[in-house]
Amino acid sequence: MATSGPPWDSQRIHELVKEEFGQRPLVLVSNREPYEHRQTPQGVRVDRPIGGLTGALDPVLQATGGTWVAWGSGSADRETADELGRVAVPPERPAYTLRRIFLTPQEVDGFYYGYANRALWPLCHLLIERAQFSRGAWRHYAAVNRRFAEAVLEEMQDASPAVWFQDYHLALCPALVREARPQALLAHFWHIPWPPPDIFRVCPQRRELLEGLLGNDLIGLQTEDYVRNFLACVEAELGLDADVEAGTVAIGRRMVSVCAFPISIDAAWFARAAAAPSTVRLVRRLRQHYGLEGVAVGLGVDRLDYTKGIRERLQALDLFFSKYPEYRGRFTFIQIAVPSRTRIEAYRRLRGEIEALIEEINARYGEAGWRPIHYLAQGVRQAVLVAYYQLADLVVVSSLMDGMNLVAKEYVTSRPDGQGVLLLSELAGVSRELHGSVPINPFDIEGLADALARALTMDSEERRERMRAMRAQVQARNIYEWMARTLLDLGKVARAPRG
Ligand code: GDG
Repeated sequence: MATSGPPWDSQRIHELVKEEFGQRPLVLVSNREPYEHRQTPQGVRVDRPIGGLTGALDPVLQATGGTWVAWGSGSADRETADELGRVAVPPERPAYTLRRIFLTPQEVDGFYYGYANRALWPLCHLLIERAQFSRGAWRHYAAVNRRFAEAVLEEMQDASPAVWFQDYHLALCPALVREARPQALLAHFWHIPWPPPDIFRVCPQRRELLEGLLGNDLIGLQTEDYVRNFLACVEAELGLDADVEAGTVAIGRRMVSVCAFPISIDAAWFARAAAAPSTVRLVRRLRQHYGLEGVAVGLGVDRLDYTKGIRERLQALDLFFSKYPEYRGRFTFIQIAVPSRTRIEAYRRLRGEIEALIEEINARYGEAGWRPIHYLAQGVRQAVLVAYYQLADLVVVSSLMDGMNLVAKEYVTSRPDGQGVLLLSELAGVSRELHGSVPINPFDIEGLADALARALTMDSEERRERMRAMRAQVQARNIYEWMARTLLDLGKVARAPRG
């Protein structure tokens, strides 16, 4: 089976899994769970956490069935699962099993906030001055990885499933599973950038992390650049020979493949939502609500994270309204910023700075009946997000560094009318794919301000042409195609003679 042909969808994935893996079930492993049960005054509620990873993978597992192993983070997660932490999801139409792992507050502090998000997250985004490596946090990270590995081994039972780990929270898991089950079929997708060796060297636990990941048969990264970085780190730190051309590392008789699999979105869902009459009505209501008749609209949608360049974007807006005063009263920017990792001081500080900056800009330029920036400090439902995308004449993705960035792909897919301009940071992985965007560098504030002006004056034919190219790219290389690439490669491993 090849990745060409009509656009990939859940049905084709279903067939691929049957063809490639036969009776072999799929086990997905991630820190974040796709469904969280929460205690509320009205009773138990099910939430789907907002964020790139779970939203992208839930439709995939719904298509294939199997098991998803994840941290049970919700306040009602225990009581809604069986004694082993298992619950069938989605609740309204069960398609697969969610196996929850329950962590103590100390474990969450050390593993999640401490090591994953205070050390690995900034390290991989090249922000080493923000990285904090504490041995205590590392010990929790290692212990929780062991807990995950034990749960995976339990879920594997006597079958030989294909196990697919997600992201930087679980770097040690693959080697632990490999140790117990040498013949296991293991893949890992790393959603964030991989740093070059000079940066990676800062990390005291760098060898353990690499050895953990090399327990996999297949390691997926977002771009070719990150693949090269990863292989260079393996050579520099472990002295192993990497074949950069082939993207392989030999460990004794075992071969590990390292490939670029740029992640994507459920493009058909966004296209359908964009065309729904309810979305058209919602766009009209939003325009009225914000008083946007005759006003051009810019939009930013982010998890409130220091890597997303929200502050730089606001500084550029400030400069834009001063350098191009003709847009005062004629252009409004809406920033949706979903609070994230709020137990980390840097995130709380960032929120304060962003809110202060928005207030300043609004006070400096605002006029009766017009506010330069509207700010939503909370998430909206995905169907509502599509309406915001449609409302937007331009979207700014100004990440200082970003593994991929799904907002860019969601925006172009939500504009079937071919209108809208995407201003896209050259430092986001997605910029390697979306060539119709207007490239920006978030470190060049004036350049970003000028790009805003350029986007607002771009003629509609050029806008349409750029959007057409980007939409075609995302439709063809959608989330199912991303999954197909990984599974096809893993299928090859499964068929190859094993050392
Ligand atoms: C990592 C990598 C990589 C945001 N606000 C709302 C909302 N969102 C959704 C967007 C989008 C997702 O959150 C954010 O996507 P990113 O790609 O920016 O993801 P990160 O959370 O940084 O995650 C990133 C990603 O993994 C996948 O591999 O692209 O580079 O850092 O889907 O739509 N969704 C809803 N309401 C909101 O207000 N419903």
